[in-house]
Amino acid sequence: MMLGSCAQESSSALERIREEGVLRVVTRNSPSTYFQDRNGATGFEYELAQLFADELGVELQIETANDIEDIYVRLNRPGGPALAAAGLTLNGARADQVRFSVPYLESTTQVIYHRNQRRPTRPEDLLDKRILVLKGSSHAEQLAQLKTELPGLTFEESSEVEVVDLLRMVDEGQIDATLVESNELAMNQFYFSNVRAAFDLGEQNQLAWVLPPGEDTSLLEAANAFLARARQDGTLERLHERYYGHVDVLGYVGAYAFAQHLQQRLPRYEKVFRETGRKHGVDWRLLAAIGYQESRWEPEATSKTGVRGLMMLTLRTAKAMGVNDRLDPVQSIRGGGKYFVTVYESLPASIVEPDRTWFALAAYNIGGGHLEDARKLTAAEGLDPNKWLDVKKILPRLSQKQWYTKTRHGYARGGEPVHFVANIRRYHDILTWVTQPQMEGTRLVQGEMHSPGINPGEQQASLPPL
Ligand code: BLG
Repeated sequence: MMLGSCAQESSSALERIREEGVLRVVTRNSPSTYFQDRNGATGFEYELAQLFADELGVELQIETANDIEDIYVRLNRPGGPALAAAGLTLNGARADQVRFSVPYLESTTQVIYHRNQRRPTRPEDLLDKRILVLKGSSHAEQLAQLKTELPGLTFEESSEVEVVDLLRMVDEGQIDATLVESNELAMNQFYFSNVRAAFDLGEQNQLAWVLPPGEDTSLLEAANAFLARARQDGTLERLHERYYGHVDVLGYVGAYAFAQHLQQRLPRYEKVFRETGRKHGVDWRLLAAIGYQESRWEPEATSKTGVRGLMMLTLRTAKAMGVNDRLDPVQSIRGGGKYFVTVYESLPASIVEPDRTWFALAAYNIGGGHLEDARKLTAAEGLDPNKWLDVKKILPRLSQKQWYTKTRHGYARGGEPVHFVANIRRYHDILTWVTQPQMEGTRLVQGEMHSPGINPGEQQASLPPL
């Protein structure tokens, strides 16, 4: 039976989405929301929206707005997107224009300044500062509100910039201060080493999806139910861990050192990392990240336990990998790469990507036997032994007598692989970002670092690119 136009009009927003088979979502193009990496579209907001579309059984269609104001304009336009998933904060001032879902992430607004300037500690310290924020953002509203109490406060809004631009402008001294959300700062801190958080402005914020105004609650209810379930079944926690779980591990000092070593040391070994990665079908940047974690890319490094070389091979591992001089960086990188692939392939098939890579890194550091012990303890606890998020909670027990005496392989420094994996993920993310073609011209990127990453055609099937 053909549906007449009357039937069309009386159907709910949710029914129409299902009939059309498309969920249209508007977002922002930024590292904390939606962007393209070597494997295609990615980002916290993108993935969450994709899961919702999957649940509805429809295709996700993403559109990007020019600025935040533009998101609200699009939502209010007839025939506009069904919702906005754009890292927007629940905002009373907009409540008459749009509807908000239940929140899915908490953040705080942070005032950002240049580390060579005197640190502002309260709103009064922002008088006489050049302040720029995103046009139409909750930050612009917060400042407008502040201005009613501090009439001398001045600030500008721009629709020509994104959060990364604001941070860069503070970093380069073009502006004195800006406001960004804590999750966005955490994600971008590394790239802007002069940038610091001065103080938190206001209470905690809640990020929510935004729907057009109207009486029809069908989509809002479906979205709220989806988000509530995502919170309950660990989906939100997993996404959070994936995108934000390893962003703070470097700290200011570590970030500065890494930026230096990226320029001064990595170029000496990049070629061998690339060759080794290609040979085994592993992203060379992951091998380089292991090397940095192990030795800061210093071929003569020695750990307290006597493990040596750029990739920190034990004597036993070196022997097994055919390495006769652990201090030779070329041999060390080749041996380390081969060992990583060996442990990766020996993991049980029940561990799938992306967790499989994190487990392989943990096994590289603590050994497959101890990792297996930790997985058994994890299962005994009613947690999932195939999820890194669960196993990393349990690993530190391997150094507590009440637990390790119950395991097959006994005592191990269980906390070490947890830091090991978190650090490597962070180094890998940064390496991925700085070796993107679009980073050309950025002062972090020099010489060989300009070249794009591994060509997907060079990857083998066994190890998916990260
Ligand atoms: C790893 C070995 C594993 C071995 C484990 O130790 O070394 N990995 C490599 O050689 C690449 O093969 O597993 S086992 O063969 O199943 O026993 C466990 O013995 C190396 C680790 C040890 C660690 N670094 C690579 O991650 C290390 O040196 N830790 C000491 C740190 S500190 O100096 O005390 O702070």
